[in-house]
Amino acid sequence: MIRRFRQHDLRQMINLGGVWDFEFLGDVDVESVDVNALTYPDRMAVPGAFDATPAYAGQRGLAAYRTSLIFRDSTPHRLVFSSVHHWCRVLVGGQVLRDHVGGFTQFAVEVTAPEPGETEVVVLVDNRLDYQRCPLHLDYFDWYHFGGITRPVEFQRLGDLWIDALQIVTTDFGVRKVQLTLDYASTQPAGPTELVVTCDERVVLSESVDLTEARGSIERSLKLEGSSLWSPREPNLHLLEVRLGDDDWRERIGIRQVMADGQQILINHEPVTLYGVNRHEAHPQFGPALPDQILAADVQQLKDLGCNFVRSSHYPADPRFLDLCDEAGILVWNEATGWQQTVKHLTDPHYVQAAQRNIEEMVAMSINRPSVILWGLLNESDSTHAASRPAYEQLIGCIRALDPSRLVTYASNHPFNDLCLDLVDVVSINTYPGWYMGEIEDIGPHLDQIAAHLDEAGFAQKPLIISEIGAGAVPGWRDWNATRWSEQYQVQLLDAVIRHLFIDRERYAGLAIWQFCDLRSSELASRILGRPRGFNNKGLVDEYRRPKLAYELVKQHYRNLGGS
Ligand code: ADA
Repeated sequence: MIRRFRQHDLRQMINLGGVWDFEFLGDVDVESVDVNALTYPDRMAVPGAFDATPAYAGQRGLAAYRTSLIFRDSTPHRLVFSSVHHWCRVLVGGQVLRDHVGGFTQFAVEVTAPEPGETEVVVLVDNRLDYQRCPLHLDYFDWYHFGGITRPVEFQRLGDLWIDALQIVTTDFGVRKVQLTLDYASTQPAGPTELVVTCDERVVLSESVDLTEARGSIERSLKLEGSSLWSPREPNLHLLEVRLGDDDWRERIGIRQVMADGQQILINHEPVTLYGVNRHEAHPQFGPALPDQILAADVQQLKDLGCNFVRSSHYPADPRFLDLCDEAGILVWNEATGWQQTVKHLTDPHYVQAAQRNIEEMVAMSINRPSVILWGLLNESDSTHAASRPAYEQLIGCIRALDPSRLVTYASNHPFNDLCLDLVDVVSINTYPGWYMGEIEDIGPHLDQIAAHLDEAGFAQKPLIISEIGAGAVPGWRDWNATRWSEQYQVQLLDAVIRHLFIDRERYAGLAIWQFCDLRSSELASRILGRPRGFNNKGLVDEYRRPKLAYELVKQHYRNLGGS
C-alpha cells in the first residue's frame, strides 16, 4: 500500500494550513514597515490568494500574514513554503530570516537555534509587479498575477541530524537500477550512523555510515529487483523510504528512462506520442492556490479527455499535481517561470540570476517525479537574437547539470528564425494559424511549412512538438456563423489541427493544445482588449472547468489516437 503526499514519517512536522491573521498594507515600502505596530484586523486562508477574495480583489501591495509556532527544543527547525506570490520576507520571533523571489517554487527558512516556546511567524507578502524586486512576474504576461501564500506551509523539527535532499534517478531500467543521492546536514559530525533503505517495505540497503563532516552527500547504486516499470499505460510506483539515524525521507518513485531517438520520444525504449494540453494553475475563486479537490478534478478531466500529456505552462507545477500525474500516468512538461522575455531581460544578470534560481528550485522540488519527462523554460522568449543566446546556454546548461536524465525543450514562437534550437533535445513550436493569422484552411500548409523548414534547418533528427495552438471560445457563445470566439469555431479549428498532425503523419512527437481551462489575464489595456471578459478564453473547459463544445471533439480524437 503506497501512502501519498507525505515525505516524512519520523520527522516531526506540522502543516501550518488554516486561517492566519492578516493585514493589507497597500503600496508601502517594505523597509518602512514596523512589524510590531501591525494590528492584523483581518483573517486569511493559507494556502490562499488574498486578491482572489472579494475584499481584496484587484489590489496590489504589501500584505502581512501572522501565525504562531511552538518550538519544543532548540535543535534546528525549518519552515517549508511551497509557494508564495510573488515576493516575501519571513520573520520568526521578530527576526528577518529570509526574503524569497518568485511564486510557484518551494523554499525553506531555517531556524538554527530557536528559543523553546511559542513564537510569532510573520510573512510579508508583496504582489506588486516590480521588475527590480521580482523580475519573474511582469505586468504584460498573459495571466493574472495573484498574491498570497498560495501552496502549503510546513513546520519541521530537524533534530541534530537530518536528510537535506534526496534524489533517485533510474540508471538502467532493464535491470531496475537506480542511483540514490542523499544530502545530509547536522549540528556536528554525527560519526557512525545507521542508513537503511527500503523499497515497498523490503530492505534494499542497510549499513553503518561514518559521517565525519557536518554536511555531505552519500551516493549508492541500488538494484530494485522484482520491481515493475513506470510507463503512461502502467504507472507503477514504488515507495522508497530512506532512514538516516532518526530522520527519514520517503519518495514514491517510478523506474523509467526517457530519451529522444531521432524524431521520437522514447519511454523505456518504447516510442510515445504526446496527446496533451497546456494547463495553468488558475481558478476564479482560488487564483493559483488550487485546493486538492481542484487538482484531483483536473487530473480526472485530463484522463477523461484522453490526454497522456500536460504542459505546466508557464511555471513549475504544484508537487501535489505531479503526484497525481505520477499515479495517472500523465507525462509532464514542467516549465520554469517565463513569458516572452525580451533581449533586454535575457542580457540582464538580474533577470538571468532570478531565472536560474527559479530553475534550481523547480528541479529540486520535482526531480523524483517519474511523470516529469521534459524540462521547459523561457516560453516564447526572444531566441532570435544572438545576444540572447548566452542566457539560453546558461539556463539550459544549468538544467542539464542538475538533471541529465530528462529531455530539455522550450516553446518557441519563432519557427523560421530561432537561433537556439540546437541547444534542446526536443523542438517545440507555438503557433496560431487560423486564429492570429490566416484561416482554418491555412492550418495544414502552415504546419507543413514549419516542419519542412525545421527539417531543412538541421533539426530533422529531433522530435517536434506543437506546444501551443488553439482558438478562443467565449463559454456558452454559440453562433450560426461559427465565427471567431464561438464554441463552434474552436471545434472546427482543433479538428483541423488534430487531423493534420496525426492522421497519416509521423513527424510530430506531440501536441499540447492551448489550453485546458480559461483563466484571468493581465489587465493592461493592450492585452485585455483582445481578451473578452478579461480572460484568455482558449480553454477546452471554462474557468470553472465546465466543458465547451471542443471538449468532446478533443476527447474523441485523443481517445481514438490512443492517448489514454
Ligand atoms: C502565447 C502564450 C500563451 C498565450 C497564447 C495566446 O502563445 O505562450 O501564454 O498567451 O499565446 O492565447 O495568445
